[in-house]
Amino acid sequence: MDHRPALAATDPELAALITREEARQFYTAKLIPSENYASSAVLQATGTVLTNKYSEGYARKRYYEGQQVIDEIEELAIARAKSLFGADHANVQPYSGSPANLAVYCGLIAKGAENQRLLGLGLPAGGHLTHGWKVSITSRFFTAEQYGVDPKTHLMDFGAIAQKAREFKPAVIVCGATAYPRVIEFAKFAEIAQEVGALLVADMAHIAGLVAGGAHPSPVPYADAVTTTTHKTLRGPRGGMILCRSQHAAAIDKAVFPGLQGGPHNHTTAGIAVALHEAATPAFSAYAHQIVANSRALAEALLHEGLTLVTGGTDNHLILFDATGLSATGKQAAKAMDAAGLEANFNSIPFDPRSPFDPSGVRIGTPSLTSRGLTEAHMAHVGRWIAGAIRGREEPATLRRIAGEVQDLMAQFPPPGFEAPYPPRPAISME
Ligand code: DSN
Repeated sequence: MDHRPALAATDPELAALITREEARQFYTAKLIPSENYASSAVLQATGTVLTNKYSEGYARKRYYEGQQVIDEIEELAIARAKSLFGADHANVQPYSGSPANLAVYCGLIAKGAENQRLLGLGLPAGGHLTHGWKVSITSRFFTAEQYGVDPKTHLMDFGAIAQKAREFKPAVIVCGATAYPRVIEFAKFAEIAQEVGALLVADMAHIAGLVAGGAHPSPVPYADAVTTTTHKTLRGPRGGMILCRSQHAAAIDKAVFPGLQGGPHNHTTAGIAVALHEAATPAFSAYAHQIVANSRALAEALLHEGLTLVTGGTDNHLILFDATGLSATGKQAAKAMDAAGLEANFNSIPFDPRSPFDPSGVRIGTPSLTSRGLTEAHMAHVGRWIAGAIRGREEPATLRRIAGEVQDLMAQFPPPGFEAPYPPRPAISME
């Protein structure tokens, strides 16, 4: 029987699509490092009547009536965020990470201020679009320049970053990354920001769960403002959050609402509150450390297969490898992996000679497999499958065999958010 009877009755076409996606998620190995599986508790909080309510403004200062319960939900989420990350102030209303970043820049850099300069990590070096990359609106609103990574080691070179900051004299320095496999040294960024008189923003979207669980240093003591999404390693619903020092709270709140957004998504706020509650447990801390242990084990397995890894390995949840070592482009490799039930994304590597639409690299990570309960021993299989799929990308039988083995393993480790009866195993097709 369908476990969403109302949806199945009202819109069987859409219900069937969701059922198919459930089976796909259940039986594939999700290696995209920015994805995860929200728990059943998070999903239940998110799929509620809270979606029906408008609540522009902030708790106790709203523009619509009927906020008796919504105020308490938002206050609970804020209190949990502050307590988990040790922050002075939290705003849980950003719709996601990109709006959170824009809101923070708008809050910290006053309209009409002489210095409108923003310095962030370049996209090809592992930064995010909203760190001032040329096609992002952040580079239209602000005068943006980018720092990179060392051409040889692909590590952040703090001498070069400091030099760039001295020359450019930004109002805001942004640190944080979407494809950097090493620890981000927030203290060093804070030193540079202090030296050049800039404010420091840390985008910890990728590593928020690691920070919550103590598996990566926290940016909160060092940054004027910290932004994050809530659905990556933090394992909440899709959303965003800003943490900041008290002196920036009013300006940043104003930039979120009424500056950039209207009514907050209250069902998401509730899901964030649940995720923060889950992330404050010893079990979550163990999870965060296991993500890193798995990532290191997977890196070892890939090195064993002869792959070249950006920076030679990993200290966090993700790995960036150069697929051209197996005579494939990043896109060919990611497509072969997908056909074999290994979900990843093609990605530029630093100083990539290839275009971003078909770059040299593939980005993978362990947050989702770790949520399913896989440990280091399983990573040896995953590494073999990845290399096998890329090498055998022209061989449908090889890809089919690996997809079957992936399904066998995934069937033994149901992800959070899935409850029995589990989806039936889908047929493996090689379209
Ligand atoms: N889309 C996210 C990622 O995959 O890293 C960044 O926002």
